[in-house]
Amino acid sequence: MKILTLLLIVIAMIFVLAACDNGTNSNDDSSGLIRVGFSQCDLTESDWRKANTASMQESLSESNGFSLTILDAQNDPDKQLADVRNLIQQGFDYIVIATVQEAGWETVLQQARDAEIPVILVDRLADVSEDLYVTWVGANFKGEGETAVRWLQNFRGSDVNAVHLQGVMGSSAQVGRTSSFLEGAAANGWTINASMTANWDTTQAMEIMQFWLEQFPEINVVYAENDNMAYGAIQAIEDAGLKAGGDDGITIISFDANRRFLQLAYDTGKINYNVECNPLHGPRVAQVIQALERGEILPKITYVDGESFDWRALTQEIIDSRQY
Ligand code: GZL
Repeated sequence: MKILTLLLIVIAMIFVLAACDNGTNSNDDSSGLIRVGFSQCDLTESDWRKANTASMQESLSESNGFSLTILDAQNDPDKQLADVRNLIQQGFDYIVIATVQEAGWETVLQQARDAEIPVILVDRLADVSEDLYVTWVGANFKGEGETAVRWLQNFRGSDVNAVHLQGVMGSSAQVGRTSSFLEGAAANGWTINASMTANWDTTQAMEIMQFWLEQFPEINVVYAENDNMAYGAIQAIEDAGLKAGGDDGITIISFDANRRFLQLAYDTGKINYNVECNPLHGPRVAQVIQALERGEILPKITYVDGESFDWRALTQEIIDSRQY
């Protein structure tokens, strides 16, 4: 009887050990590929985001030595935290995150550190201590806003009676672009009749702008924190029988400089000034990971530069040369 009991215990232990070993530890990856888990804030929120995702897919490809898994947080901060915990549990070699919001990351990034998985932040920052991520690759959002403010000062002087379409509240791009506009308005005595988030979205921006045009008939500037929202504002302005852009319409400021919106500005003048925010982070992230694989130490912040476009200086050649 004792032998039978002993035998059953041994068999049970074998099953338990086998179960413990079924973790998808990245080092067990037989393909030899570097396994990267990418938590994208929202796959479809904007032209910019679609270009950003495509750039990551193109660079972190199997032919380049990577196995990329992308999770879509759908601009839900809670879902994104759950997505990143999922990537940690799957034991990826690297986790890349474009945060929906900067807040709320301390615990989950500590879990990634405890699991010894390096975290790379792209595009958006996280409000955590620097030791919780290896590096951040993105744009200087506050600098982008300052560029737009300088142009508006030159174009309109103190004659600014504005409304302000914001991105997803708490996202790095919204935080930076908003702070520069508010500072610029205070310094120049500009009027900002209203600021509201349209969550990067064209339809939401159009609906908000329709309301504002009824409330504030003297609007002469729209400061839209991305192209998709600028486009919604333009539609509302034209539906109201007013003129968007040009020398004598409601001045439209935008960000991202996606090709199709530069084309709109060149063809019609409907976007007066557009500040680029380069979404093509894929090559930089691939370089960062390869450097880390070589054991290199990286700077905490790597800014990607951008240009800006006054509608009067645009040419078809400039537009045709755009990568996104
Ligand atoms: C900018 C990025 C912003 C874009 C929006 O780097 O975070 O998010 O400006 C996008 O179009 O949705």
